[in-house]
Amino acid sequence: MTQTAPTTPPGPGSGPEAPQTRSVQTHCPYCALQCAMTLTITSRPGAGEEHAVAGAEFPTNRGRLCRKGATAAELLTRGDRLTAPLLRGADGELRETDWDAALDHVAARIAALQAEHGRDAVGVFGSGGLTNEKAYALGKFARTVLGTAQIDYNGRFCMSSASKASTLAFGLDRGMPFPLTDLDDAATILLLGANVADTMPPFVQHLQGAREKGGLIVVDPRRSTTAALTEGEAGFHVAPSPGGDLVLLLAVAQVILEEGFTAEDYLAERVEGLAAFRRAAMRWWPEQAQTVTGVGADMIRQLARRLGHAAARARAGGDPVFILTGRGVEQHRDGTDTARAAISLALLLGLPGTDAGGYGTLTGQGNGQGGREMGQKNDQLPGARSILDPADRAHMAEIWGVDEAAIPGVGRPAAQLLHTMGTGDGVRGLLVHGSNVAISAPDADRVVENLRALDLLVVADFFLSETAAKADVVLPVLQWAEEEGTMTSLEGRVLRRRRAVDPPAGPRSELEIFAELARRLGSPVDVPTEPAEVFAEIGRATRGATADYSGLDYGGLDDGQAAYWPLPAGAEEADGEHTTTGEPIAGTARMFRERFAHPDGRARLTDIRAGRGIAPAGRQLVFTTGRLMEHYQSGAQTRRVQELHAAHPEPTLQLHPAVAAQFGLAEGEPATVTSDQGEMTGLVVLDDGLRTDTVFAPFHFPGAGTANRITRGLTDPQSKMPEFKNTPVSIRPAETLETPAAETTEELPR
Ligand SMILES: Nc1nc2c(c(=O)[nH]1)N[C@H]1C(S)=C(S)[C@@H](COP(=O)(O)OP(=O)(O)OC[C@H]3O[C@@H](n4cnc5c(=O)[nH]c(N)nc54)[C@H](O)[C@@H]3O)O[C@H]1N2
Ligand SMILES: Nc1nc2c(c(=O)[nH]1)N[C@H]1C(S)=C(S)[C@@H](COP(=O)(O)OP(=O)(O)OC[C@H]3O[C@@H](n4cnc5c(=O)[nH]c(N)nc54)[C@H](O)[C@@H]3O)O[C@H]1N2
Ligand code: SF4
Ligand SMILES: [Mo]
Repeated sequence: MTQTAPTTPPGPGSGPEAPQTRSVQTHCPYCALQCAMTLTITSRPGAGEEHAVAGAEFPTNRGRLCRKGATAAELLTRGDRLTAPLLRGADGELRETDWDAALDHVAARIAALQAEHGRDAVGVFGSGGLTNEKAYALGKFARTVLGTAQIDYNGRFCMSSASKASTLAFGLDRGMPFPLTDLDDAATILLLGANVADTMPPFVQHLQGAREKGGLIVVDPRRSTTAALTEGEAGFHVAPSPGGDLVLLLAVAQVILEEGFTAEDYLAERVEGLAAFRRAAMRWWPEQAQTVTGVGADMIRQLARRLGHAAARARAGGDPVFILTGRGVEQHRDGTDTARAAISLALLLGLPGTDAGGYGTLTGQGNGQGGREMGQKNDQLPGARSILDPADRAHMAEIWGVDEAAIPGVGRPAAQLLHTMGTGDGVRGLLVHGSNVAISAPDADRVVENLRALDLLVVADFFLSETAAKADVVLPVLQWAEEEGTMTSLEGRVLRRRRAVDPPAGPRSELEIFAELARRLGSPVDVPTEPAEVFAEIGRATRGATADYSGLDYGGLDDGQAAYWPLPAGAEEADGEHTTTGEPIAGTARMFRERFAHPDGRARLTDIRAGRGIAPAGRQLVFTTGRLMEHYQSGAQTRRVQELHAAHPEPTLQLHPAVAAQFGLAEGEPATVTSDQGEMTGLVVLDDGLRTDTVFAPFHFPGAGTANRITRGLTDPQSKMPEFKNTPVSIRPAETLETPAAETTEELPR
């Protein structure tokens, strides 16, 4: 570990009481922007350590951090950190135990369940928050040691529709197939369903160029913080009703086709399927789309012409045009088709794989990109290999030292895994690593009921999350700054996570947990516990695959070179390009320059059929969900940070003042929304930037404020992504905000 540099070395004059300070360069524990930070550790003899973070110079964040990143160090020393394994006793109480007792119990219960009900009786739920090494090891553990097909992860909730759409259209899935800084010079950026000003605040710096040219176009049913960035002359905001995006995009495509804005040469040379997509677009002329989306036909034409003219200038050597999607358009039953329509628009305009611009999806979790290609998807092996492809299976069987026939097939996708567990032929046991499904999965009441019905629930976490609180065994694990590993950011860049502080006594690394369980289960499979060793195995496993990490050097990552996958072994030389902070770029920063990843090198357009949507009946509203700047995901971490909790302590419901008046609701008062699935209560926040048919709730809160008690189990048939952002509800005033006291952070020891 060479990164720990003492900045105030003990020297003459520094007595035994002088504080020691050292700092480590690392990356934020939260989102996919992976902002660079300096973690400074000050130790005072007898007084323990203090930790502070500051933003560091890096292409994605340029020295800035958001409020979550800036307060991340607080979690390293919280009093309610789990430090010993917990085991549920016969009286139903969770009690501290030692590691041997906990692991013996888990192994014995797994063995018994699999002996009685078969290998698939035990499932695994992973996370895009895990390092590449942990995600890889989790997938390997599930497929070899447990021999279960039942593994999926929270990335299914996150970007799976865009991932599927990219794979279908381009032949592979890398969220942004270009460096983020390429956005800086854009003439026009069409941002669909992404609220980066709250979800990745330092990202806004990369929108500045387009704003100065009047070219930021934000599509969101709310005037989100990001939509507000279009005000003045900076661009414009388009506000369809939730779920209207597919029709909107097809109508925009029709105008582009009809008015001759398409990139004819590019389409002829690089794209298949134009005739089929033309059929899709021709079904939706702007006047028709207006009735479904609530966006005026004039606005649709204006949007199409803006894109068409800007793209024509970009193709002639002018500033580029980008189309980007976020969860707002992806978390729908037609999310894959919607992302596909966004990609299709980019292809019509001749953007992907050229200097004229491109399409990207903004991956969300810290390792949302790496997590999806390390083999924790129900249908994938490492390197984004297919679990059904004989050659891919044979390659992994050799790496893992197992018989190819022993590698299981496709398991249930995340929502189905959770909605069937503990019932019928669902899994009887579940191991959870890095997700708080009791809050973040759709139809949360059913998920909680099923968690309770399991014969064995094992949760690895550093805090007693709402999911961990329901476990039979809780395993305390290491946090970001206590462990080594790698993360792959939203732009496909592979980064080092550095061990900066010593963990408290008690928690263990997840790699060790997998190895210990494998040993107890009598598995002959080698389960390495050193991240560098796992990374080397990832190289061998992904060699020749789509997401090829084989040329990446663990020690060299982040030390003066920016590495993007794919980087096949033998191609390590930097290609002469540099990042904005001057690092030479190795691997493939800009993809599809010569060819797309389909065997014939061409991208694919296709026919896409849009439904007419389900207009809310009578006094119903459309319920959509998303994020607040201060809270991260299920809130398990950020609700424990004092400053963040204070900034937004309670669940809220945002709605238009006219809607509040109609339903007798008042600002700051509690209201309850009800869907076919359940109820949620939050405090009313009036916002005239919302459509009058829409109510918005953040999903970060427990108890009665859990937004996912409302969402349904419906999923996209192609990606199996749940529909988090389009549920018909009714609304009424409530008596109180009944958040069960035991589940709020205020009640937790500090
Ligand atoms: N503060 C914070 N930052 C985060 C996270 C967090 O939890 N908190 N999570 C990280 C992760 S994992 C992710 S995936 C990203 C997500 O980042 P985003 O995609 O930016 O997040 P969301 O808030 O879920 O959704 C974005 C916007 O979609 C809008 N929207 C809702 N329904 C629709 C619709 O039908 N159509 C359209 N066009 N828009 C719609 C919402 O109003 C919202 O403003 O953020 C990452 N960063
Ligand atoms: N209604 C609605 N629901 C949504 C969404 C939405 O927009 N609307 N968004 C969806 C999206 S995009 C996402 S990504 C999911 C995210 O939702 P979750 O999967 O619940 O994600 P987190 O809250 O980040 O949960 C991570 C948990 O793992 C722990 N943890 C963090 N790092 C590690 C680690 O390295 N190892 C282990 N063992 N534990 C760790 C944290 O303490 C926390 O308890 O929510 C989805 N749910
Ligand atoms: S934007 Fe994301 S990576 Fe950057 S500081 Fe905030 S949470 Fe961390
Ligand atoms: Mo996500």
